[in-house]
Parts: sequence; structure tokens; C-alpha cells
Amino acid sequence: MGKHNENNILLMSGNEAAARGAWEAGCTVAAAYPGTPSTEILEEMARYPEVNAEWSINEKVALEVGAGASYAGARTLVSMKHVGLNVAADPLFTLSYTGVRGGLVIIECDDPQLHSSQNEQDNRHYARAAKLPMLEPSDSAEAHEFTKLAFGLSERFDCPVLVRPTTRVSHAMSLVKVGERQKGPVPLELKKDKAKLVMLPGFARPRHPILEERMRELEKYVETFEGNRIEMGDTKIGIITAGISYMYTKEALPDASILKLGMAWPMPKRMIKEFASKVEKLYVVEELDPFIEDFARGLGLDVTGKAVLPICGEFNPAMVRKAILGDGGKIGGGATSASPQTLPPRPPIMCPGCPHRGLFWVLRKEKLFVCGDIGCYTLSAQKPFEALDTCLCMGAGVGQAFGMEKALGEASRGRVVSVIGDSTFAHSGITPLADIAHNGGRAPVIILDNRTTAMTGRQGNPVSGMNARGEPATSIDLEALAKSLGIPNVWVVNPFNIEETKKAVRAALESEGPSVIIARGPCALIREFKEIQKPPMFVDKDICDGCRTCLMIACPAVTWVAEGRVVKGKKRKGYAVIDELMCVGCGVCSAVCKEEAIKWP
Ligand SMILES: Cc1ncc(C[n+]2csc(CCOP(=O)(O)OP(=O)(O)O)c2C)c(N)n1
Repeated sequence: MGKHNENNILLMSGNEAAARGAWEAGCTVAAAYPGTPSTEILEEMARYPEVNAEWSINEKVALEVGAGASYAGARTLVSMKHVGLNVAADPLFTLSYTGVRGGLVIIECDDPQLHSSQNEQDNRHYARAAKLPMLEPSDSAEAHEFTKLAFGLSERFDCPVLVRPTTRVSHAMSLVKVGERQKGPVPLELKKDKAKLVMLPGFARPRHPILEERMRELEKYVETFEGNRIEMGDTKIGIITAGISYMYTKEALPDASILKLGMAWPMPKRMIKEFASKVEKLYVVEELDPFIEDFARGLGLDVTGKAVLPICGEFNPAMVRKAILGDGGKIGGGATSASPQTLPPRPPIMCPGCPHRGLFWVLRKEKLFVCGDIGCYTLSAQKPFEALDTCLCMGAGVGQAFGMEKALGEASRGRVVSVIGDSTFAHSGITPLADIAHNGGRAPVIILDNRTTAMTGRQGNPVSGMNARGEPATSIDLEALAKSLGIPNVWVVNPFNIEETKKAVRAALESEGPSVIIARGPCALIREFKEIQKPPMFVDKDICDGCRTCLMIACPAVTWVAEGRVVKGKKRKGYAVIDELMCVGCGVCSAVCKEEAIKWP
């Protein structure tokens, strides 16, 4: 939120700025499911007392809550990461038919370069496919301005409006001139209108031409939309660009002529043609798909884009400059930014005290095929665990394990399990578990209940029992839920206890009928962990034989000192050490040490 300075100018991230824009627009309801790079938008909304903000169980529900709030007249914000829009796509496409009452704005953050995602899909295609307008901010000021504006557009054109920042816009900080909060113009009321809100074929059919007419109106509007602007410079080169690519282009080629598009869909045909007619050579600089490029080509223009710039990953100014000017070219002496420094790769790892560590030690030892899911536990796919064998999308692991069982029959017995985090289970694991029960599956489902949504920054979820404001809320009783879905075998284990976990996994693999193991232990970064935290452990150098087994649990607190010595009459190359500043005393290293060299003081 930040405090105003005397000019009302604040340094804000794109996500903070978007939330501020929504608040200023009079937004009273906000719903989201966390996901990088979008998470901070809802976190910020939850700090405004005037906004009723929730972490929804998943993105589809977030959008449906948003639809209801909008139908009741509230200005509403729904936010998610790009793949979240796949989950919310079902309500999205038909919301385009019903339209809205109070302004409904959907901020979906794309992630070129997959900084923290399972793919780098380009969501501009959704705007075209669902026939909805989409705004594309380039910095925090535009994230603020466009989000605010989007509420008015939503009410004017009677449709949800999409806003698409990308990771660099969401997370970079720049100056924003903030304003006062307004009141939404639509009265709050329950207003029946079946022809608009009940999308039976008989009502939906006449809505289709209405939305086609709306697109025609939007196509007229976009020609005058202030977020689209031409910045004429040297006319040898003209560049059409948008979003963060505009920033790279300005830095790389400050003197080139630029058409900056603030609305990704629909695009201004007349403006594009006019711009093209004023420059000698026309380029498009856009990350990911040739969305603008194909559109411009469809207008009959000779345009260069993906022929010189990559379709995968992020750009940077040096890349843009080189693509357009070649190695030595110069146009008005623009700065050549250095390429990003090459840093050694530092993949994320499980924290000291992570409850997932003990479970994956067991799964690795049991040599199982582990159908995985998305969360901190996905890190177990990497060395040294290498204990996770699939990761597709949220909720997929449970169904995948069942699919393998169906394909392999008896040959899969006792060899396949699925793992899923508590937040992911609530998001999309309940339905495949019901499917397993209903259709007679057997592959055990292991729910990693660390009492939080750890991967995205410890948000509350319907299992953890904490809401978006950090207040206590209901918590799903996983044992009772599994039983009610028809799972006869349910175990609850402490994943810090390796023996107990191993026994439950073996029992589940041998059991007839479907089974669920709930591995319940708090994330080391949440308050509940303090209740079980123990003093740091130490390695007894006189006992440690330097076997390195403890290194196989990938705990950052455990390292190895290469110092030759003799232990119990045998030559050893070194010994393990525990960093007492990092160790939180979870005991997993001690449990895997056959020599019993790792102890509490
Ligand atoms: C459709 C979709 N929405 C959001 C995300 C971002 N995301 C990845 S994992 C995850 C949840 C992780 O929480 P949990 O399942 O509890 O596992 P933990 O990280 O706590 O181990 C989220 C929100 C995503 N990848 N896909």
C-alpha cells in the first residue's frame, strides 16, 4: 500500500500498482489463487480494509466468485498466473456471453522464460478466443492506470476485461502516481435477468451476436484508445511492440519509430497501417508467439518479427538491438545493454526442516514410480532424490497414477504412487481421488499436508485453516474427506519419522482397494513449526565414518569436510558437519545415519 509522499508518487511493483489501481477504482471484492508472478496482487488487496479479499480454492472458483460479485454490482478483481487461466477457462468463455454488471477485471500474469511455471504459454490467444479485450501494461504506472481503466471498460462494453502483465512488469518497481478511491457506479442489488445470466442454449444463442457486436464496437474504440501511441523517430525502422518488450525496445533503439500497443486485443487496424506507411522497414518486437506479427501480416503488411527474434523465452535490450541492427549496426547511437551476467545455476532446494524430505527419502528407497504434482515437493525430481517421475499440471499426479494402473494392470501393483500437496489437493486433487474410489483404483495417494501453500509464499488454503487476511478459517478434515469419497484405507503419518512413514507406504502398497496416506508435518517456515522445533543437531566426529548418506537428503544445513583421518582404525576421507545456524533439529539426517553419528546436544 505504501504511504503517499507529497506528490502522491510511490515506488511500487507492477503487482502492488495493479492492486492500488483496483482499489482506487472502487473494487470491493477480490478473489485469486496464488501463483508466481501474480501472487502479490491478492496479498496487497487483502491489506485494504474496504476490499473483501479471498484466496479461492482454485482459479475457476475465483472467477466464479468474481462473476457472482460482478452480477451483484460490485467492482471485482480476479487474479492468477497464466496457467490459472486454463483452469478458469470454462467460466471465462461463457462470461463473455453473459457479460457483467459491476466491472470485472481479470489480471493474469504471463511468465516468459518460465521463471516459476510449468510452461510459457502466451495468453493473448485467450483474449482473441474468448472475444474479450485485453490490456498489456509495460511498467508499474501502466499496471496501475490500465487496471483502473479496465473497470470502466468492463462496464461500458459489458464484459470482463483481461489485463496481462508479464513477470518483469509484475515484479519490477517503478514510480506510480496514485490517486483517491472512487465508488463503483453500479448499484449493489440482486437483479434477476435470465436472458443475460442463464446460459441455456435458448438464452445463449441470442447473446452470441451481442458479443460479436461488442467486438466491433471495441475495434472502433481501440483506434482512439490512449494506451496505444505512436512515437515517431527515425523512419528507417518502425517497431510495433507492447508490454515489457516496449521497454527493451526503447532502451535498445531510443531513436527508432515505435507504435506501442497498450491493448493486446483487439488491435487497431487503422493505426497499425498508418504507422507502417510512415516507416521504411517494419518490425514487431514481442515475446513468445507472433501474435501482433500475424495480425499485421493479415493486414497485408510486410513485417519482420520471429525471423530475427526468438519465439521462446524472454528478451533483453541487447538481444533486441542485435536482432534489428545486426552486430555492428547503429541507429541514433542507442545504448547497447550488456547481456545479463551469467551466474552459476542455483536451483531451489528444500529448506532445512522441510517435512517433504523424509517422505521422499522413503519413496526413493522403495524405488517407486512417483506421479508428481506442483509444489515444493516437485524439487524432489532433482538430484540427489530423483524420486519424482511426472509433473504436468496441478492435480494431475493423482489421475496419472490411476491411468498407469489402468494401462499396466497387475504389473503396476505395488509400484506406483502419487504425491500431492495440501493446497494442490484442495485445488484439483479431490475430483481425481473420487474418480479413483469410484472406478476402483489402487495406487496410493500421498497428501503432503504441510499446513500451507509453501511454494508460492505460505498462503492459507482450505486445508491449512487460515484465510487471506491470516485469520483462522475452516480446515478440511482430510481423513474424513477421504473416507467420505470412498477410500477405505487412510493413514496419517509424521513425515519426520522415517520408520513410521515407510511402514505406512508399504502397507498402502499392499492394501486391497484405494488408499490415502496423509503425511502431516508443518512447513519449516510457518509458525506451527516452532512448536516442534528442536535444537540444532551435531555430528560426532569420532563416530562419523564419512559415508555421505546424510548428504543424500539434500539438506542445506548438512555439508562435508574433506579431511583425511582414521575412525575406529579405518582410513576415512572426511566427515559430515551440520551448520547450527541453519539446522532446525528435524532429525531426518540422524534417522538416515546408520552409524548414529548425528545427535541432538
Ligand atoms: C493452475 C496453477 N495455479 C497456480 C500454480 C502455482 N502453484 C504451483 S504449486 C502451488 C501450490 C503449492 O502448494 P502445496 O500443494 O500445498 O505444496 P507445497 O508447496 O506447500 O509443498 C501453486 C499455487 C500453478 N502452477 N498452476
